[in-house]
Amino acid sequence: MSNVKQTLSIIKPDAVERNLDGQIKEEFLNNGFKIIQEKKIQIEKQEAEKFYKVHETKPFYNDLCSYLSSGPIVVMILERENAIIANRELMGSTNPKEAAEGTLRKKFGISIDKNSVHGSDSEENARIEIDFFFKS
Ligand code: IDP
Ligand code: MG
Repeated sequence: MSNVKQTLSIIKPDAVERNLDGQIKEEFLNNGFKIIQEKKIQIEKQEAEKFYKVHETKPFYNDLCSYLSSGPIVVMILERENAIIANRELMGSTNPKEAAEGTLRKKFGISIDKNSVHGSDSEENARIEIDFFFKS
């Protein structure tokens, strides 16, 4: 039975700044994802605060929101069989130093905050995050 799903991916400012967005999109395509929609935008800090609201109480929340709004990002709707899990696997661990060989964060990430990509962590959050960026 088909289990095709959609997930939200963000190429974060550190990767866009280093012109890695083309290469990262290639990685998604090579791993069976379709890019259904994409846009390059820069968001306000207030929008980043809304997007990362689940992390509101974390000590890194303020820096995280400043960072996501610090430069252009590429947001994408990715579609694939088991898209949410498949994207989390392709991204690798949050901390690039702990990420497995071959993962995007291992290849491109600089540090735990500048880890190049975001991916939704559940079906429910994928829907919420897709709507956040793409619902007109
Ligand atoms: P995830 O991006 O792998 O889902 P989350 O725990 O949801 O990781 O954290 C969201 C983002 O917050 C991470 O991608 C990373 O950029 C940042 N972050 C997470 N933990 C830390 C930390 O301990 N210090 C600084 N930044 C962090
Ligand atoms: Mg997360």
